[in-house]
Amino acid sequence: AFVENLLKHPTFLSNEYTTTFIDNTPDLFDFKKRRDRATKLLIYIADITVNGHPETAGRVLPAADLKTPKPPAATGEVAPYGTRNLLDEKGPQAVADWMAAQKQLLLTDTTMRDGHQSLLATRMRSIDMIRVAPTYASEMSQLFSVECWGGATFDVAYRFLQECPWQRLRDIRAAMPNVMTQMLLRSANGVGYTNYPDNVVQEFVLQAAETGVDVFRVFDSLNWTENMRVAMDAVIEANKVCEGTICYTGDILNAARAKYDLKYYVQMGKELKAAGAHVLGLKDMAGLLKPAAARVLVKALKEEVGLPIHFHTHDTAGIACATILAASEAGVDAVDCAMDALSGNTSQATLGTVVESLRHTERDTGINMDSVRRISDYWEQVRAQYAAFETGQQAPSSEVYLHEMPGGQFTNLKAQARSLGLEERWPEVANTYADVNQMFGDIVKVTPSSKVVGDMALMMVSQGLSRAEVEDPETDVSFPDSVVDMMRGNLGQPPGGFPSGIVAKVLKGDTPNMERPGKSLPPVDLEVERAKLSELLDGREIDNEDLNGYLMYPKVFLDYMGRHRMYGPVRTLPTRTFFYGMESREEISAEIDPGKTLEIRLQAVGETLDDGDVKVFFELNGQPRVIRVPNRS
Ligand code: BTN
Ligand code: 3PY
Ligand code: ZN
Repeated sequence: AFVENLLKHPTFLSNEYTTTFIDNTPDLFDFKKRRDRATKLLIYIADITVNGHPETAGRVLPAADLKTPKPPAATGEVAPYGTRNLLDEKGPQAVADWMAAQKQLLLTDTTMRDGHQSLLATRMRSIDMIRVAPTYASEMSQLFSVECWGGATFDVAYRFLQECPWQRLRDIRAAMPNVMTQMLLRSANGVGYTNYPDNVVQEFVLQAAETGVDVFRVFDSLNWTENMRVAMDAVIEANKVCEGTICYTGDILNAARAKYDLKYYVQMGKELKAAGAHVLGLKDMAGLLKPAAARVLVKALKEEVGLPIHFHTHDTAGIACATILAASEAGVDAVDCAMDALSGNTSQATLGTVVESLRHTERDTGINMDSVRRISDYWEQVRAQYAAFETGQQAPSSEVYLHEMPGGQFTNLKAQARSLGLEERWPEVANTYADVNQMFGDIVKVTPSSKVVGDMALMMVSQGLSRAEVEDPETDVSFPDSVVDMMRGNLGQPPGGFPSGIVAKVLKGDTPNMERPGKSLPPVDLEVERAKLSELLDGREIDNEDLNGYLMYPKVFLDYMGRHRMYGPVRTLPTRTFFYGMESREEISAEIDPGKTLEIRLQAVGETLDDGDVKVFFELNGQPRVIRVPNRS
């Protein structure tokens, strides 16, 4: 039992294991003892208070006098009729028809997904979203949708926030029953970084629909429609809104970038319509679409494809509002914005600004600005708690037209470059990223293909390799695994395929798979996996949410479960407590079940004892409790 406990121990699983770990970790010997959830939370708080949280170590601290954000009181009806009601009553085609018939510009609020993914490294916790969801239900019922799931949020929730992404979705759904929720789905890549077997993708979509996703924005990182069908069919089958999505790259007005011209996008739009999309998504993940081009593109897609169009862009270069207004004039049906406090720069356009810009025009959104301001004030308080994760971009950047990095990657890659000691050489990284794109045949760059280009660019800059050297058959190059994987065809094929020279060099003569990867990936036996997972978790019953989490991210999920067993429902702690622990004499509450709230007060932290432990003195619902944790700091 000892070895079994050791193998499953969260610290062991997360590779933080050191030789002193076993000595310092008496719970390895607790074969039977089951701690209650309150005790687990006290252990967590004590540990973070004494040792700090690994994720915020050495980072900027939030302001000392920061209070727990208070959501604005909802003023009107609890949940006026919204798009979710329409979807439930009449189905996805009725939603699409309604969308196309509207005069007003419809808005999606991305704050809970792309907003914090692009500005705060995806670190926003569920509690900060769930607490404001009732205000959305009451005051934002005119929204087309609230994007709150998918993309990078799925694995970050398990991996870094120690919380279950499914529960987040379920709780938001319950608190906001009238507005459609929206997720970003990477087609065959699910919410991961590589193609999964077809039935894993199908099961995932089914469960997401069941737990609470209404609109699925389905895209492929190489714009390969062929590789989107399995995911799209699953959405259609679940009777949810299928937003088949074009990823925009290049510049349709630039004759020198003819690969991605107007004809290309119209053709792809037609393919997505034929594949059954209810809505056509236009996803400008890097913010490259300029106002003049938006006018041309939206008009052509509207006329030649005939689906309602939902436009997504990023404000990286500072022009997203202008592009949205141009798209609006050309007849786009819905656009994505983020609430003011989490908008701008690598995030989406500013929601309040778009609302005000269209006021008293025929495309007036009908959204109440007082509500926008009050909700944005809340988000501003929320954002202040995540100072440790601010990426530090101070200004818009037209450099994006050179490298074409997606909003979520730009600041991320900068941080990666910094950690490799390449901060001063950023302009070189940006140029190399553009070179790699050309070397790979000018591809769409969006998760996961963008990560492959980024890996290659960082490798080249750190090793001082030029494009010519990489392409030279005489120069020996050791390619990153992600590059090898992509050249093997494991993410599918870009339009026209990858250039044969680079494929030959990367694969050293091996033949790539030119077919859809899912065609040759054997289906996963779900019940065998369920049994395996149950065994890994001491016979625990495995529901479909956990099974799907495990199938997407086996190791990340197991690590999460291990920590969950040790620390309990840490998702219920205030964000400041989760990342920084507590101050002496501070009091917090944590609602661990509906109506069951723990009142926790930290009395004092003792001196470190001879055995290296620290006693931490709490009051739990008025009763004194002492917790011992090892001082590892
Ligand atoms: C994570 O997701 O990696 C953080 C979860 C908590 C990790 C715990 S916090 C207390 C203890 N100290 C560490 O350094 N790791 C664990
Ligand atoms: C994601 O896939 O997470 C993205 O945001 C792509 O733009
Ligand atoms: Zn985006």
